[in-house]
Amino acid sequence: MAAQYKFTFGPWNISTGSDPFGPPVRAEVPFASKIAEYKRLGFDGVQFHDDDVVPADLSWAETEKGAKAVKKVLDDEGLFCEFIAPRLWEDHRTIDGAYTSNDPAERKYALDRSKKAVDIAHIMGTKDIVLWLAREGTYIREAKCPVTASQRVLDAVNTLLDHDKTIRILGEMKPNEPTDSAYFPTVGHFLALCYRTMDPARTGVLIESAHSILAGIDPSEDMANALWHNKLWSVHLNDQNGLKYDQDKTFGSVDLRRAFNQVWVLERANYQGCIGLDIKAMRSTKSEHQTAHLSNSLLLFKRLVEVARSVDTAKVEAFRTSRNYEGLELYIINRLMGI
Ligand code: XUL
Ligand code: MN
Repeated sequence: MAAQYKFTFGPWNISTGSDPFGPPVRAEVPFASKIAEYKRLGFDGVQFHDDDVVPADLSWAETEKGAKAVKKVLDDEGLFCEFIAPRLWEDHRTIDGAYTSNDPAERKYALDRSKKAVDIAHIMGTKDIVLWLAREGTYIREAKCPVTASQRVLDAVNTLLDHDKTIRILGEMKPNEPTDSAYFPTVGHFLALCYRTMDPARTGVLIESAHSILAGIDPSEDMANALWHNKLWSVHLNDQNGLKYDQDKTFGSVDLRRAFNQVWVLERANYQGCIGLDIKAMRSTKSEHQTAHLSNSLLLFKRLVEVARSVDTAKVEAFRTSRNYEGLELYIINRLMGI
């Protein structure tokens, strides 16, 4: 079952539980122990920020040595690296944005660091670079010129595409948090940017369920549209309880029907990318249960695949032909309830 899917998550998904209002509640798990968990939990690959591989701002010689060592750890575990994402939101030089900072020296730092992330990706054996544009936005409209900012994001993507002609750039869009107002807030905004880059064939998207929900869009709608563009290259499946902070809850834990819609769309469009998760354990989680949100999400995804595959397509066609969508709705919900 579901043999064609490859499952991934990032090491930050095993976390200490600290939040803006309180300190860690679980001990930090050493990197090597996290990596050792992947296969046991049923995962095939690892998503990385650049500084999950090696600390940022080391010399290139030290970076290369460190990245090669991490690649060997992955090889020894039989894991692959899905992507590298430059973490452009923690450094003091990215306080006012990275590619869209008003300060040219800070924009240069962001570009140099991103190019280095591409070089790290090369060592890690992946061609995919994920850009979550965390601080490319503002808290007040007048702080930056939003039109100039759009151009700066395009220029940054082109710089990376030019830096290495083999990589792909995947935009991971989110409308808010940490900024109040993000540039390129939705998947659709980034898809439009893809076609203005120097190489549209190497630009696409990673869609996170919670980010689409925060933008008021059903994630399956975003996914279906990106699939039509042939630009859905990865996903961050999770769930979200309304328009709050980005919750990154267990996939399917809030709205099972909404989760099923995503699986249905991916299944029926023969999606070829990885099934990535981006999920946080509840802060109240004890250390002995600190990977349950990952294994539970995987289990729920696989069960929903089973449900999607159990749907009788002839019945669906008959409901469509007779325009009996109430009947189709009950049929799908009954499948979800095992009836
Ligand atoms: C933030 C988010 C990030 C990216 C990786 O909301 O989803 O974790 O997935 O940089
Ligand atoms: Mn994410």
